[in-house]
Amino acid sequence: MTTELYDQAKASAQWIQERIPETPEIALILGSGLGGLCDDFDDAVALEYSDVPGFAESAVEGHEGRLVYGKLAGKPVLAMQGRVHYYEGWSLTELTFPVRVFGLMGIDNLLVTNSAGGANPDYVPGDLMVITDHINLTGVNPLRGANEDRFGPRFPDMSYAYNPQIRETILSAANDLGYELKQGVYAGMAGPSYETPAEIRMIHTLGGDAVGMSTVPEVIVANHMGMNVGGISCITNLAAGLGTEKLDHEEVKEVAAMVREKFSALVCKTVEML
Ligand code: 6GU
Repeated sequence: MTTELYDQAKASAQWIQERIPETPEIALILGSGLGGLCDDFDDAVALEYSDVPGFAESAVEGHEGRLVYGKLAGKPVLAMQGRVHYYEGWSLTELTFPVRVFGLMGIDNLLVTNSAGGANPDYVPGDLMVITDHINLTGVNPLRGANEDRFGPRFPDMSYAYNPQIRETILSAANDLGYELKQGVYAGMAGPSYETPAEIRMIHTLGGDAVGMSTVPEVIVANHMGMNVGGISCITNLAAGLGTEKLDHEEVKEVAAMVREKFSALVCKTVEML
């Protein structure tokens, strides 16, 4: 079973490598409404998830599904324009498969992005937050089951799940651009219902600043493979109980579209400085 996964990831990595001119230095996972960054790529090669061996395809509206290679700030990068989510019913093995592939391609750096709700009362919609750490509140772990030693150890260290140097680079990039960045902890939920006000109070009490339904499984798998991870959350809304409005996915998409320029500039500058 795990041998099979390894072979499948290897085959997928080879399939991608045959279609792009060089090994990317950085893999990017672009969350809901944040995929527009790929418009800035030079020498772009787009691969539909439906064509890439082993890649799952999202059915959620507003989530794109392409792997885009290109040069960003002169550096070769490989971006996931859209990702699939646990709440869609995918297994964590399916969901994290692309990260396995990136690791086997020899990509050492992974920059993950997402849209998230603000659980910290100081946050406002449109804020960008560099992820300092996460809390896995999904109740599941992608590494459950027999360990494949060729991917990584049985009990991977998570002390530096979000690489401190990459975090510093993101902060420097923001500083160069004159952006203020929040720094905080991402609480990962299984979804798809948003949290109740009581759950948001719990999350903030536990140390969570932003809350979302992605990222945690991918980051665990990337750490398993020894990759360096950086993370940026786009705060699209206040979480339940912190504002007066009801939460809806349209609002999340709208705010993500609004901060798109700022977000794109930050990711581009970060890639340049990495
Ligand atoms: Cl408030 N919660 C979760 N789980 N995900 C979100 C969100 C909230 N806002 C955007 N994404």
